[in-house]
Amino acid sequence: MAKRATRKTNAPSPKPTLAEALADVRAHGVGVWAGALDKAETDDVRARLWDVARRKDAAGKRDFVPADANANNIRLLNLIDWDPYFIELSSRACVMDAVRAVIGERILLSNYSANIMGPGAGSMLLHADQGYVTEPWPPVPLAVNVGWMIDDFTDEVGATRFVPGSHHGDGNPDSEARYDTLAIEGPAGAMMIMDGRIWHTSGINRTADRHRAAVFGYYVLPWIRQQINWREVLSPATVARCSEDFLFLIGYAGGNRELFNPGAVRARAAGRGQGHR
Ligand SMILES: O=C(O)CCC(=O)C(=O)O
Repeated sequence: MAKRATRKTNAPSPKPTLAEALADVRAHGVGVWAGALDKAETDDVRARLWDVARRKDAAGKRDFVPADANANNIRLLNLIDWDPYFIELSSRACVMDAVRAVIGERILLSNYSANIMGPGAGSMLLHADQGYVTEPWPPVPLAVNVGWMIDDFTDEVGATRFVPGSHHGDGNPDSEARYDTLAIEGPAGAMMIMDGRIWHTSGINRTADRHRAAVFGYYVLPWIRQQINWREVLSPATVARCSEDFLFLIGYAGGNRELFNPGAVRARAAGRGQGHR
């Protein structure tokens, strides 16, 4: 597997439009769209995250991610079931535009979670979100992460960090090596888009009293196994709220999409056999 040397560049600055942020994703593997959520909605999402955190704690269901450095992160897995507001946010038109621009039309939502980094939270393991894919990776992203910065993302508070140029590689970081990383900074309410190949990690929250919350939607090509088995985790009440389109997005409905292989459909329409009956 080819390992890439770190290139010296700056992290892309937050951009006023999604189109400009997507241009940064193509060039740098990451892009930030400032102002994607207005202040009222950003504040509302933050309140929802803390409410979910309280309810999970009360239910004795605090989540833990082994790749985290310590227990100062509050992870909120399966957000969609804990607050159906996230059904809409995870499938909002601007999110789908971002996802399609990076990985194309055929998409599954693989995971939807939040990471609230508390004071003293350390940097998690450096990784690429498509790290489970057999190497060498093809020269296109197979996954994309669309995050929401719910608090201001600064270096000091533990903004997500990335290894410049790593999205041009064809595999994972070497766990023994050290790489230079840059903070992906942006204001609360920004959308952060990451190519699935980019090597990244959470930063270190060096503040005494500030939290850094982010929501992460992880989208993959439809032949990749999702991180969450939605059929297993979603309650009937949540499923009842989901549109048919959303159920397709999470792979809950629709069966085996490969049956709808366009080549096979065209061959059938043209009257050609499939080699079996
Ligand atoms: O919270 C962050 O800054 C990054 C989180 C992340 O990369 C992950 O959960 O896989």
